[in-house]
Amino acid sequence: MNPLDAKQPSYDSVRAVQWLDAKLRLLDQRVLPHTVSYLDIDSASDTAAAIRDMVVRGAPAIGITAAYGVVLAVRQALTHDPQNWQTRLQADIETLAASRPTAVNLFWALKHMQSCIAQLPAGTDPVNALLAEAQRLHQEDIAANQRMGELGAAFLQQGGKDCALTHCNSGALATGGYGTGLGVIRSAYAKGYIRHVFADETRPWLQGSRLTAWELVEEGIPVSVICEGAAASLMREGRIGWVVVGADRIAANGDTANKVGTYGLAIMARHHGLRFMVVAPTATIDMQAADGRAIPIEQRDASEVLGLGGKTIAANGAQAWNPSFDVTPAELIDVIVTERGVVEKPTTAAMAQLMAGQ
Ligand code: RUB
Repeated sequence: MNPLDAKQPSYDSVRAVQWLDAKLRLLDQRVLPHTVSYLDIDSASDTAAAIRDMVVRGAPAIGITAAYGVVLAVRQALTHDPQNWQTRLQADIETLAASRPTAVNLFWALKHMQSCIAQLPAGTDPVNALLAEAQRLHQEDIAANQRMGELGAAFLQQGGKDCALTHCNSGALATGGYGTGLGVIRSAYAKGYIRHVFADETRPWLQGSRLTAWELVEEGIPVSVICEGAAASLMREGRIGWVVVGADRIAANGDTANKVGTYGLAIMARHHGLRFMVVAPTATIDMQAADGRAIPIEQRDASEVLGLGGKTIAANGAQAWNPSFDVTPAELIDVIVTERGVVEKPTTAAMAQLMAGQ
């Protein structure tokens, strides 16, 4: 893959999750952008720790990582107890499920892999069969992102403005590759519909300034990082047509949990007459959650807010409130883009119709 091929730029050079030499290889997102290093993982417990500690993050990437984690768990269980491997496996699946609570893709992937295990034909090598399934999910995610890129870019073409604003990182780093929200931005840039991207820096983890900006610079797509506090003024300048974000879980009525700060952007976008797009594969839609109130919101350690880069910044003795996500009500969302199609002005009925169509 040569992303910077002068004749045909693919804008698609980044892969955060790989299966290499019978191990799971993760690009360590805690130290990007100034250090590019990889972790090789060969156990389910180390996979769960990598998700919990944000070596890998972003809803679809967490799901794909968990699917590979199940492959590692099966291999370990077969080595230690070939007769009762399925019983031993259960504990590892529970450890993976406990790694992070909000992104539903994690639970979707674990359920999917468990149902594959239940249906393994007699005489099949479980490790090979499950690895093939994890790799299929991974490839399907990339294909879904490319499809969403096409569908979403068409809306940006109609936006009439040549800049878009995004929050957090919904790019190749957050997915199997290409990205959800950032996939739409990649696609729109490749087609000439936008010329510039603004990225919220995204406190406290700085996914915007560290990860989104890194991905876009890698691809040669012009990006300006803004403090979240500058977003309203930027909108008032009139250069932005669309706010484009990913999602960690979408409820049955279209309410969307995404990185904390997304809700505020949606309110500001509505106030300034901009449009607001959520881009996510159907694996991110949780039809069991009737609305956003049913989505569990991860609370992370206060130290993430009180410090930066391992150094305390806030006054000693201050406390912090650190919800990692917030819920944007469906009525503030203009369009949800999925690999199965788009839902404009999402409602429970429209979401059900999308999910019923195959
Ligand atoms: C990730 C985050 C991303 C979403 C949506 O949070 O909120 O914006 O995952 O993007 P974290 P995508 O960094 O805490 O995991 O749909 O591509 O995951």
